[in-house]
Amino acid sequence: MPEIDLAYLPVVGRGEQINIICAMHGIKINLLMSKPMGDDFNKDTEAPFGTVPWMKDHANGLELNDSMAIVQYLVTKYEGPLTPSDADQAARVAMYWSWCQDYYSFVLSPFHDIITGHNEPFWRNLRLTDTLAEGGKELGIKNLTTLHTNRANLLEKNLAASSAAKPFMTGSSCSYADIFLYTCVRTVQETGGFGILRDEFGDDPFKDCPTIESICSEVGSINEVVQTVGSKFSDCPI
Ligand SMILES: N[C@@H](CCC(=O)N[C@@H](CS)C(=O)NCC(=O)O)C(=O)O
Repeated sequence: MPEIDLAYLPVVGRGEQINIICAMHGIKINLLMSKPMGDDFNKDTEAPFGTVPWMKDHANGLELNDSMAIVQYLVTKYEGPLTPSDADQAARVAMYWSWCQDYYSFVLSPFHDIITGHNEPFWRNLRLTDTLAEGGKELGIKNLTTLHTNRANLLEKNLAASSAAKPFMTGSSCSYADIFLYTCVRTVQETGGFGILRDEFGDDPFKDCPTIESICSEVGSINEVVQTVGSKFSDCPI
């Protein structure tokens, strides 16, 4: 059985989709918890770009330090249900994954700084933490809520108009992009930390996005997804 070391944090974040993808492709994970939330791995000294996820394949020693590179490598090297069928499909899946990545980077990640109470300008390696720079927490939440709505509505409109988006984003087969969409949406809908975004809507920030919700329900009914996720959305803060 293929086996990788995977360094991440004890949150849903950008790690859970890799756990799910490995479960669906029969890849064993040796999970390392990184600083500052664990002691198995130090992202600041052991990961080339200072971030997680980071992985090492036991088969050939290949090390990768980016979630999209990791996922594309795994589904290509170890073929399974999430391996794209051809170049066109691969490109469409990569595009939808990148929607999720941008949503994560520009909406969810700045929310993390508010949720965890970090507003020191450079507390992360990768970006300037400036959500609270002008106007404090209240304005930060208001601006990020607008950004969430704009981005979610654009994806919803695109998927609703696409004849291919049934029951998954690119057609009849689940892709690794569907898995990332699912982890992002359920993080917002269910984790404790994102209560601050749910409060802005009185309930569900994706309530006006029926196509997105229907795709997430399909993903959530896949056996390996159910088994891998367990109660993480209610247990993890973000
Ligand atoms: N492009 C990278 C972004 C990685 C990233 O920002 N990871 C976050 C955790 S989800 C991190 O390590 N933040 C800590 C830091 O920037 O110091 C990827 O998708 O792998």
